[in-house]
Amino acid sequence: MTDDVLIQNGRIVTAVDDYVADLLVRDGQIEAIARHIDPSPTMQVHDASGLLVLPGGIDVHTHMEFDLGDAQTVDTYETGTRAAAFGGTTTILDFALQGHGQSPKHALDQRLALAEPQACVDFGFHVILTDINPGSLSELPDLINADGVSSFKMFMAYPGVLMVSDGDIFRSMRAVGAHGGMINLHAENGEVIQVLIEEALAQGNTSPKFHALTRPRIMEAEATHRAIRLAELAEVPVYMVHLSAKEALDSVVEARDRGIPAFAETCPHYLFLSIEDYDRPGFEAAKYVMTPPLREHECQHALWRGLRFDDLQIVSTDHCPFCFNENPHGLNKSKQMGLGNFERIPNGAPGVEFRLPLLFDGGVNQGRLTLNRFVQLTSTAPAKMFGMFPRKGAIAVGSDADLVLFDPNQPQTLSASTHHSLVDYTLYEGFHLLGKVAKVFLRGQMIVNGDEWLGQAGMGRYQRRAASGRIL
Ligand code: DUC
Ligand code: ZN
Ligand code: ZN
Repeated sequence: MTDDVLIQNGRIVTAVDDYVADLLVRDGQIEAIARHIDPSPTMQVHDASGLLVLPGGIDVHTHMEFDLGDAQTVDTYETGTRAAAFGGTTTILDFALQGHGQSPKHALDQRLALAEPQACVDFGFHVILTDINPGSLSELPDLINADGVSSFKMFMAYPGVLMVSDGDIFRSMRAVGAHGGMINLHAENGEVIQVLIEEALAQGNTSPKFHALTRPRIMEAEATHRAIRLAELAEVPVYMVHLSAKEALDSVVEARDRGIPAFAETCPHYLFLSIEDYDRPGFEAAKYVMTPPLREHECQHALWRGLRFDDLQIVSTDHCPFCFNENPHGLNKSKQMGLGNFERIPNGAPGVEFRLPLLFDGGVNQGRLTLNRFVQLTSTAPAKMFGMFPRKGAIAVGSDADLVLFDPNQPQTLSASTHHSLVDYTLYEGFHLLGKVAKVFLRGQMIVNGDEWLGQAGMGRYQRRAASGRIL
């Protein structure tokens, strides 16, 4: 039993509401919202005058302790979720990777055992399916209904490593769709990209920029179109992860216009950075090697427009923190592995801490998004899309008291020297933003107060989720 928490005079902003009120939290849930609630001596009282009160951010795409064989991401479940909390994210969905010959359930159990004692915010998993056979398919209904994993990622890229065939995608879509599950696709034409990579390397084109040049936008568009058509035939919803290219977005729009339940997320790096970042001197450009790669400015404009008009439903980070330099935290597999061969640069970039402030400043302050839409994209739609609403993603009586007090007038400068991730760089070094997280509550417990950490490893709870993709 914890003390009641009273948050006074905050401007409560949800995906649809915007009003000033007092909010009472009891036993981790929102107990009451009213114009005025009398404080009592046993209550912990917070003055939120001048602050926004937002539902805790939900980042549905992170990779903590992700082992790609060659390289591992540097954030543990503890450090990565703490960084998330400092950025106003109170729930993450991470990944459990099914190895070849491994059962998906086993992959989930292993990840759960790793994450549970460490997580500082609430968490769940998508299972990455790599080995589709009658045995693994037969486990999926129980994973969805008993374990609460209602979303599964599959790769159309990385042949010989993670890529699966169209037939296996189709089989999996039908198997999970029938039980309330959804397939999330990494959509790029892996075989064609492999041809381009081999050609580039044979010509001596080894620098990081060729990572982008060998992964063309239309090969993302082609795979996106193919994935949506497979889902259409299987009659199930489908979710495109880390969408970056204008042409891929066009495919999603075309399908949605026909009434197909096709959904997509994009990530801050595609909104704020561009292919020009690969022209940075020396090996600096390796920091920006993620998949899909950064695109031209016209894609940024299309993505912002897509966020505004609900062609894109979610902003996630794809936080995938590989160090730039060797060994700052005992890991000796960093971006430096790709010196002399861009294909060996681990694909991924960090960002879990900066999603809310970036989107607030670049979206709301710049007049591209309304405040309500900002909340929709960062919290409510993720909760609805992945079976956590209304426990999460809402400020309503009975919802978890995952709350962010956000100061819209507080400036900040992003830097790896002050961020909380273990990774040794940020893509947003020196970005000046207006708007900063002031306090964060996880189920009513204050875990962040300014720069102070008040949470504990292990306090994050595993989220058993309901059906995914059943939203309009
Ligand atoms: N896809 C991801 O979602 N994250 C990292 C690398 C990748 O290819
Ligand atoms: Zn991916
Ligand atoms: Zn990812």
